[in-house]
Amino acid sequence: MDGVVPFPAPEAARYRRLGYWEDRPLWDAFQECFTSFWASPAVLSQGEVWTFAELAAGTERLALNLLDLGLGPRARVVVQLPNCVEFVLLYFALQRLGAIPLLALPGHREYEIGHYVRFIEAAAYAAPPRLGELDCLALGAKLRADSPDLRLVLVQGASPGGDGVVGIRELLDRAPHSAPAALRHLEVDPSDPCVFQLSGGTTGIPKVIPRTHNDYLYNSRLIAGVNDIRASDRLLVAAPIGHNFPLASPGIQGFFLNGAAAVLAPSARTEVALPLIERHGVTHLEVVPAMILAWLADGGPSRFRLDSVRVVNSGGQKFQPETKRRTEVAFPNAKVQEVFGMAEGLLMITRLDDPEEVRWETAGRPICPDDEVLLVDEDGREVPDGEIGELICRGPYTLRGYYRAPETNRRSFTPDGFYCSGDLLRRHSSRNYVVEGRKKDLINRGGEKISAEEVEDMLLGHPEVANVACVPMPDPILGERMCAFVQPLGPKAPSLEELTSLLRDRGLARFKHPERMEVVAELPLSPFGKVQKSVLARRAAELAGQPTEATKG
Ligand code: OOB
Repeated sequence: MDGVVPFPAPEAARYRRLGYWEDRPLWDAFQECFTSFWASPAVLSQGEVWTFAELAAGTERLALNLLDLGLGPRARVVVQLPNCVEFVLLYFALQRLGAIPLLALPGHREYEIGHYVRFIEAAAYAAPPRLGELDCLALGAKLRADSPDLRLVLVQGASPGGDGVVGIRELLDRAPHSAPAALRHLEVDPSDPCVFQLSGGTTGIPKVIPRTHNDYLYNSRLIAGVNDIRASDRLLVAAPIGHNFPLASPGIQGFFLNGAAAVLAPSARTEVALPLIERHGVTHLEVVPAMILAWLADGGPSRFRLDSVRVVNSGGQKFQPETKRRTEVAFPNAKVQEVFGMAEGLLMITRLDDPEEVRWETAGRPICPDDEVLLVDEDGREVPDGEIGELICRGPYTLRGYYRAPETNRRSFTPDGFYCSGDLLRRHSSRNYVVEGRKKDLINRGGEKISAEEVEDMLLGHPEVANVACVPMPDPILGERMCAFVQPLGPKAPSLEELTSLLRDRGLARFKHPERMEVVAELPLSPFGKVQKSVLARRAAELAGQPTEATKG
């Protein structure tokens, strides 16, 4: 497909021969699993229980109605739904059609959504009526007016009325014109993307990651295999459901493939998520460390029964050994497994039967014997064992290039196809890996990645800003928050509020707004004239927790 870098033919042949790739659309595998587990619960959400049979019927009805509305193989849809059953139905209905959802986060705003709609030439945008202060219906109308390809706005719940706007619940009830046989005639190439994920992004707006039917099914099957999933199990989905971790690693895909159910939490807040664990006897969690830290800080574990939980998968950000230990005290029957994952592909994980030292100290090891993982120095040479190097990787479910991004691809991939992650790791004596830092220019705010460059570029648009550098500042719960060092153009420096209101006006997601600002006469520069972010990051670490100039009074 145009804009997608294919896996080279010899590797593709090998992945097929080894049975990693099943050469069938993702939907085909889920249809099989919906049929096998027919009467069992699949999704529990907001008081509703959907069995696999009901998911199968709902998905078919929705797919036929979307076909009537003109969506089919390779149609692109920007999906910005919160954790709700409509997400699950729409995701699988789009799979059934061979259409390609781009999974945006509920925290994204007009800037990001507008960009993605145009970039992938989306035919539809799916969202709830509102997300916080964002009026998604108004945004949908604006996007339809501005983007020639965008025909349809799909809304969570009932139809609110309006041109080109239709409620997903209404499409579940509406009798379709197309006969079910129409779906069988659609041709879906398993080498095509089944989904567009978003990268953590280090340069500008996050890049689009094409995950193919072949690689994404394999991804979920394989990691589900090391998660001790039984058909009676229940996964709590508290992080945004479209993210690769709760969607596919193993996420709802991995749980469904094993006949197990997903409990959808509308929010990760203690008072929302922990009662769901108690009420539904949740057995598995997939969390970012910030969620666990917030639950512990709120004293949640002493107020709710959490003994049904057997596995706590933590990923997205480094999880400190001491917090892993506290988590196992709070969840008395659970083991913590750390997942080092990325929307680009590679998944590393500690195993439930690993010795405690390995589970505490490391981020695990790859899940596939054909995951090629190297740690390299600045010149691309492998570092001696035990030393820190940049993780580069290649394998049956790791992308070969971002979508429509030839320039980024030249920088982010080696000529022989290794993805350069920008993460700095060390190999542990147990052959597992320890995360030591990163060289990429991003802030990891509670697992949500912020490209410093994307925010700096926007802040440079402020008339009083001569130069700006955004760096991570340590935070006890979120791990990191963003601090902006600003060099003003004249005698008057802008305030943090002025900067964030500029970002809000431009429609940038709120989680990407800097939370502290420091005014400096000059940014520290290297002999080459490059801003020395490491110097600023050290300064931000010293400042963390101290009042800012503005609040010192
Ligand atoms: C997951 O995916 P992304 O794409 O949001 O972020 C990937 C990046 C990695 O390159 C690394 O910098 C960081 O997130 N990361 C971790 C980590 N897991 C991810 N850093 C330290 N320790 C960890 N355990 O975050 C993701 C995707 C699938 C499963 C789990 C996480």
